[in-house]
Amino acid sequence: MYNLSFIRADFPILSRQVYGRPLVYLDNGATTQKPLCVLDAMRDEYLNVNANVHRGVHYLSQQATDLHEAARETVRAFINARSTNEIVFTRGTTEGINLIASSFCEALMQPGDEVIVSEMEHHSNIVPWQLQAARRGIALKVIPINDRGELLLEEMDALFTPRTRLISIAHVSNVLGTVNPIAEIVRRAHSHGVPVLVDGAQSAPHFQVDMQALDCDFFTFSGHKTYGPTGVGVLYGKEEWLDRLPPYQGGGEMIETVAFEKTTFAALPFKFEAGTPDYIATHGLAKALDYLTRLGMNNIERHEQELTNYCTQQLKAIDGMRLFGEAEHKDAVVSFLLRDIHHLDMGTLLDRLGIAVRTGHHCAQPLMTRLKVSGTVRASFGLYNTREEVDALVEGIRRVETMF
Ligand code: C6P
Repeated sequence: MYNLSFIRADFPILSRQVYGRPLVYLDNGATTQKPLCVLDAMRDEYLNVNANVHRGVHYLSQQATDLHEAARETVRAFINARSTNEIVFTRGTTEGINLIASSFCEALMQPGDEVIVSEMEHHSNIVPWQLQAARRGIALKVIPINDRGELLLEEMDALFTPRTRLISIAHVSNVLGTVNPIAEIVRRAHSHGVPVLVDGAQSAPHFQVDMQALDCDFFTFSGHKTYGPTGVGVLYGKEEWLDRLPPYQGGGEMIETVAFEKTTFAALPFKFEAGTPDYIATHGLAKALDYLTRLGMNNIERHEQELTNYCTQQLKAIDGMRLFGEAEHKDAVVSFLLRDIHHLDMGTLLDRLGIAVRTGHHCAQPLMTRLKVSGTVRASFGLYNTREEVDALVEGIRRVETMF
């Protein structure tokens, strides 16, 4: 049973006020709030266990290592990867993409080789490839979208050439909410012998992601958008691909032996984890994923889908409302503009009513160019949001409208 009042009690921040009004937190796409079980587990580890992992023979170090490696197993199970060797801890989605861009291009790409991305990507899935383009002379190709905010898969098919080496694509758009058909994209890419990297920043928090069902080659997401702490994220990679890639950074943890003449590297996944990992955060992340699993990802998905549909209906009833992203399969995000009210004005005035939304280009400027706007207002839902909060948003928008 999905009991919202019990759930909300796990997130004390939701009961606070801003400007003397109850907080309505609708900026979950940017980051999510943390349940008490995550905060308690991290505090408890600092209080009672804290020691560096993988290094000490002493009791605390072994206990901390056990918690850290247990977190890796929790992540593996959460995304249904085959092995913990396929789970690399990173700082977040951005670092996961940068890692692959750097290592994949270094090992497996030549000048003139191509990477395919899409028009709806976050800057984190554009700029790392552009850096590689400048350094190594690779080319970027872009899958266009239709006016509903859906990928044009036929156009994607036409982009494949013998030089295509990788597709790197968002699972869910952080602006449009479009859920891209990853399994189908993977099937088509694999038929050309091309692997697929999935940016799961906006999917892993919202519905079950299953690595074996998606069959993607790499997948990355952020802890802080998944009700876990900041500063930790996950990169999944199929073992056969990770094995072929060189380390991203050098340092402690990622080596087997070091001599001035030659250094050999540790086995997976440690080869990609140079330096002390944020082991308190990995423990916190595991607690967050356990929390999501207890609630049930299917229940979370159903709840957020209802909120998204309800919000969309309510917004459509407002005269002069323009919605961005009306894909058949969309999730947890509603982007809009009302008449000629600037997104920043709308966001600032909603904030004064206690309603937290995001405004601007959402780190997706090429998409803004495609939509011919400088930015939008975005409400993004989390597992704890309510219909009453959607009502508050709609009422807030109507109030803002009267001020113009
Ligand atoms: N989007 C948003 O408000 P990091 O910063 O590494 O945790 O996540 C980057 C990122 C990558 N891909 C997608 C699809 C994303 O949505 C994000 C983060 C936030 O939409 C902050 S810009």
